[in-house]
Amino acid sequence: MAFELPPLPYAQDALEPVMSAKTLEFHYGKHHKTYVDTLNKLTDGTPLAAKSLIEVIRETAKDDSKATIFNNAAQVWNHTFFWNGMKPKGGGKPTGDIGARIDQAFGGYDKFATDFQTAATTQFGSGWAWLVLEAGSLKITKTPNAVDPLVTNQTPLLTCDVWEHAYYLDFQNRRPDFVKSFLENLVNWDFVAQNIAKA
Ligand code: MN3
Repeated sequence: MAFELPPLPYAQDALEPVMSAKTLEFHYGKHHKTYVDTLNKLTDGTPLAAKSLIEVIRETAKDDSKATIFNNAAQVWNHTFFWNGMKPKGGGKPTGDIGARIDQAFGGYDKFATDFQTAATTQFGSGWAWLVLEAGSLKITKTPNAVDPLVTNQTPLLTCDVWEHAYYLDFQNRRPDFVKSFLENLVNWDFVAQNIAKA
């Protein structure tokens, strides 16, 4: 099939206790896989099947008749990006160039963390919180459902999935605690630095 489920960049239990193996079993093995399978079904035999995932996202984003394809394609991309933005024993205040960029953009890591948590917890219903690069500046943003910054001329650097399926098994209704633990224990700042370098 045209679109594939990329392997997780770590073992399914590697992010415990913040993100349990059970959560990844369902979130990666069921939710993410279903987005891939559905995207393949929807694009099979159409010109979209020959395009890259990002091309599919950008081509379908503003076409209401292709909303289902957009939603599944964007969710495939968003989840792969989310997995890569985490690592075991990650998180906390970054050092080096990325640490300096965070200080410069937000006036310190603590303000960055507060702003990111606010974006993540005020996204009503399902969606995503993001750190992005826009016109050379770091910004925090949030998007509903499957929408991602690829369609708004921003370069995504990091994301946190705030759909309930991302945290309900481990944190139940406590989304603020999930986001706080994501920032303190899981963020892969090397991935953020790589995304800035590629931008
Ligand atoms: Mn999800």
